[in-house]
Amino acid sequence: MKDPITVSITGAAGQIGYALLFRIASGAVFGPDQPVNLRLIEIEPALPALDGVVMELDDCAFPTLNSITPTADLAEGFKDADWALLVGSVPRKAGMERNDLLNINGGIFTGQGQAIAANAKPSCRTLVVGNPCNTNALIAMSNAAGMPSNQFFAMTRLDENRAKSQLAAKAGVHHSKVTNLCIWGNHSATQYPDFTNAKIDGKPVTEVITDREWLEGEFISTVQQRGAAIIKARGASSAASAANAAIDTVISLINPTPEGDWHSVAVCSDGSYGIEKGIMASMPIRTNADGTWEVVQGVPVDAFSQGKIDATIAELVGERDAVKDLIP
Ligand code: NAX
Repeated sequence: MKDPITVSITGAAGQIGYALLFRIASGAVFGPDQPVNLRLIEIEPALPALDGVVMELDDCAFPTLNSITPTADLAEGFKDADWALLVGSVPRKAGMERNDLLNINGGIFTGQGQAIAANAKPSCRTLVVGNPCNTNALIAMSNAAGMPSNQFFAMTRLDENRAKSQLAAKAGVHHSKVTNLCIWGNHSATQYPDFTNAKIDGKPVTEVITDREWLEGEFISTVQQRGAAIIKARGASSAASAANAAIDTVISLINPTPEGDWHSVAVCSDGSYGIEKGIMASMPIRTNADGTWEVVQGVPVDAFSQGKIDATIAELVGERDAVKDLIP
């Protein structure tokens, strides 16, 4: 067995947490020979519920689970973290404007960014799932003094997986045949699932699915509205698929990307594709054999795609401006 790694998870007593913790503890993410310390962070009122989750983790007797630390204290929660998965946030309630939401969550992610910088390992990587995840990640990153910006990510993998599943269903193939699917921009209803560069069994999607009207219309809106459709059907927001996407993101960031493919995750823009520098935008990413990642360059952006990318980036710039007081 290797030395344990430490994974800190906020919102650990929530519904995504419930679908996430057991898979991490079981070795499904970091491998069957990699022990894991779980540091589970919750707000005080949720600590009793978190105790129940801890009891269940104990009762699984996972060989790879080395220790569990439930806490409401950020310093204790992020101590020596190798990974910080920021899942907890305050959901949008009726009557709440998007800017209110940004500011309430901004307060949370300011403190968490500072606590990560002060307590986690310098190499700690942070993935933000809690919405609005791109801008929450921007706030955490901006307040984590001394931590490199390339160690902060926001999750758009659920959108990628949803898009792949829609394309596969339309083409009548298994979803594993769909590659090179990039989500551009924000994890919101403006996100752009880029079908123009996606492939099915190595062929351009546009050659396999010739119904361009469906691709430009129903396909995009189905992916954009999938979260709302799940809430309507289930009476609760997506949880297992969101946890699965967080796991896919971590796995994709710690393992080399298959040759010629890419995966979607929001990273701090370096200006690639004309995307404003410094905002957290989803784009095509490759993970290298040495564990570093890079933005895939040279992905063609046609006029249709450019219009969609411009719209989602404009939204992110607006979000950034709305929280500028929280960005030192
Ligand atoms: P739940 O409401 O079930 O759980 C959230 C948990 O976070 C609660 O237990 C709460 O006590 C805790 N929490 C709140 N503030 C906290 C803080 N300051 N520190 C630590 N814990 C805190 O929500 P759940 O369904 O688990 O969703 C969690 C977040 O994921 C939400 O913001 C949700 O919008 C977001 N999602 C993001 C997705 C993505 O693709 N990026 C998709 C799924 C999901 O909607």
